[in-house]
Amino acid sequence: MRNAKWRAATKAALALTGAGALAASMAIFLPGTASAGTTLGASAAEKGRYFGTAVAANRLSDGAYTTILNREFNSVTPENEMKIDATEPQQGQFTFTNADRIVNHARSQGMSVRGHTLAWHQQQPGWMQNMSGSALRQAMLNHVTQVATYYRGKIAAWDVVNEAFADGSSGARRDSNLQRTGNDWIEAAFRAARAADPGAKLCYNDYNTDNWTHAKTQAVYNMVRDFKSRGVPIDCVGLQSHFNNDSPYVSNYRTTLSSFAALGVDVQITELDIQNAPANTYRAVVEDCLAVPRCNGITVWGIRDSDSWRSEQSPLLFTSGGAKKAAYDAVLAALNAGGTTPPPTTAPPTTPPPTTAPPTTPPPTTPPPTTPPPTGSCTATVSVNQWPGGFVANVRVTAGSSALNSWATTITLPSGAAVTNAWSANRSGNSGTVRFTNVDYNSQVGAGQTIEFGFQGTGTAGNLSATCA
Ligand code: 9MR
Repeated sequence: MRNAKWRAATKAALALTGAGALAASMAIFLPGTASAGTTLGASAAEKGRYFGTAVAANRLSDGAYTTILNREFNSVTPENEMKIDATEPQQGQFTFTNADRIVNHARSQGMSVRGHTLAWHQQQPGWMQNMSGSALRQAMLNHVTQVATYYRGKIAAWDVVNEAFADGSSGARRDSNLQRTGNDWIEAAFRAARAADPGAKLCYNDYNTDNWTHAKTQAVYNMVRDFKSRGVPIDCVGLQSHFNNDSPYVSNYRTTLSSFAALGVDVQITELDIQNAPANTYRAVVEDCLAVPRCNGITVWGIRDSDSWRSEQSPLLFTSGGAKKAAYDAVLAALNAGGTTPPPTTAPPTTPPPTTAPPTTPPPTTPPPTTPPPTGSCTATVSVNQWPGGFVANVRVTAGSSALNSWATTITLPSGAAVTNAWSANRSGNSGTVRFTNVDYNSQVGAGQTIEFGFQGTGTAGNLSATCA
């Protein structure tokens, strides 16, 4: 009785509040002892956590599916409906119909939503696959901004960037068209997401990052540590946790969870499934999460085995007929037994979108000494993609009748507008007159040839013009 009432109250609170308030509303109810939840969501909530599942829009008309969904889960992740190919099938034309079906269903049930995913090398629409360089960077940032803006206030956590690191022992970034726009593409995406939806937690999400000793895990850890040290707005790390015989659960998983958490980010298990669904392994995963205060939620990647992307491995908690498996009982028991370390009442993201550009790059009093003066004349044009509160600008610099060995342009922003990041150019200043100079790889511009760079900003840019200095 108490549980049912509590769950109703929590669901109502979830429906009414944003992501930041979600944790706070849960914290009021946190017991430090064993509990007796009868569903995954209610039991996890008693421990200050959520229990979610991936949802496919086309299954919402399946009554058996939605019965389990509504009964057991208090968080959902659209399995494919928020991916880039689904939301921006033609450049600049956004479709949210299927994603909205899931979001609306979740909201009507008081479930929170994980957004998946804003920037990824896979499931790019054809137009994006064919892009590169600053045009792709601009398109990616615009995509992040438009989608996160559309869903502002409705998403508890976004997988801003998905699967950007290479498999194997290199510890390197994965090669992709996005990576080739410059190593800063990930942080640029996070900044754009923060500006678009300051209330959503922003996660980096990846697979095979469960084993603490793996190079890929260490590489993601180092990136998150670097982001935290430089003030890049990141709030959480998603461990997909697709476990199978080739990539098994290992006992150092808890070390991985706690090590990421120690960096000052939440940790979320985002796509859990385990080959053949061994009850002991499912139990261990839940116990590991409950042992780490900042592991604040678990999502399984589908409801019934027949819903799984790996259905032949029967990796989920419900049979194809909708019956609870032994793994289900183990998960529920672990949720009810554990959780002596409830998560802290997580405040909303601590880094609000800058109203002015980040303070780390004050305008130098003199231009950077490293860039020699341009060797020939140039002209420059600016195109601006404006949305409420922010913009992306693309700048084309064209050499005159002589080739350039270097170039510089200045752009004067109206009052209230500020640059937050730039790509394919060095930048001096962030408001008023901002100066952009070549980077190494675009210093040489042949006579009559054009290079492009871009920048993102807050405020209203209006019509910008660029002057070659
Ligand atoms: O489960 C998703 C499946 O339906 C899609 O066909 C596939 C396409 O890439 O993506 C699956 O979900 C993936 C998720 O988006 C990212 N991590 C790996 C998941 C399983 O492939």
